[in-house]
This record gives sequence, C-alpha cells and structure tokens, in this order.
Amino acid sequence: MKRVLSFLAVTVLAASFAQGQEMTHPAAGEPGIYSPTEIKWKDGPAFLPAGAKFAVLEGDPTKEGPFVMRIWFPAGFRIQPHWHPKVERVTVLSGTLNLGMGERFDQSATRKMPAGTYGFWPAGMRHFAWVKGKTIVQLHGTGPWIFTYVNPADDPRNAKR
Ligand SMILES: [Cu+2]
Repeated sequence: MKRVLSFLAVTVLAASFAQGQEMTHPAAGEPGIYSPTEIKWKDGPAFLPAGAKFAVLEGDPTKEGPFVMRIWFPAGFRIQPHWHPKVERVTVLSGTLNLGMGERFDQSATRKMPAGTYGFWPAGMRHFAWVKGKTIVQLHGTGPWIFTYVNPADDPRNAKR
C-alpha cells in the first residue's frame, strides 16, 4: 500500500512538472517547491523561548528520518547552552547567527556566522547562540531531533503547566 502511495505521489509530482505547473502550496513536510514568500511560519518550536518562528519543509523532525526545517529569530534572540544526541547542521540564510561552544552563555565568546555560512558540530557538543538582528537559519538532519538544555531551568517546555 505504501509503495502504491509513493508511486502515486511520484506520478502526480511528475505530472505537475510535466504540465509546467508550480506546486506552489505543498503541505508542510510534503514534496514541492517552497519559495520564501510562501513558507508558512508557525510560532515555536517548543524547545525555544517565545518569539521564534519555524517551518518544517521536509520530513518530520519528531520522527525517524531526514528533515529540513527553518527557524526565524527576532532581533536580540538568545539560545542558552544545550546539546543534541545527533550532529547539528546549520545553514544561515539571512542575518547573522553568533555561535559559541561550551556550557556557559558568553556573548563575547561566539563566532559570527553571516548569511551563507554553513556549520555542523558533533552530537553531544554543548553550544549556545544569539542574534543581533532578525536571522533565519535552515536546519537539516536526521530525526528524531532532540534538544536538551544544559540547565533545565532554561527549557521553556518546563515552564508550561
Ligand atoms: Cu543546537
């Protein structure tokens, strides 16, 4: 059944390309073309403090398998020290991400990642970040994507309920 469905999906995809149609509004995580003006941003993700927005473009970061997501940070946004059990891969699309390594947030000990920069760091590496102006990053990797703060008090998921 799954094979039939993916065959159908590929056929539909091929057909829409053949007709020269743009697949302008794919559902989040579904095959298609995601032009920057059509990306549907949502508040979140839940592991970040309020103010950020995100959009999942491919796959599902909560499940096994590859995913691509974007995160929009407002000016002045900070991400406290945290780590992931898998390699983190970040492409800065606009603005500048300032990234530091270590268990303690230190704004003066960060490296500038201006638009166009790519970086990846190993699983388990403790790191933190901040932005001066609005910044968009693209995160791609393999789910499930787990985000663990060094200090649990920094985790907004703990503040709820
Ligand atoms: Cu991270």
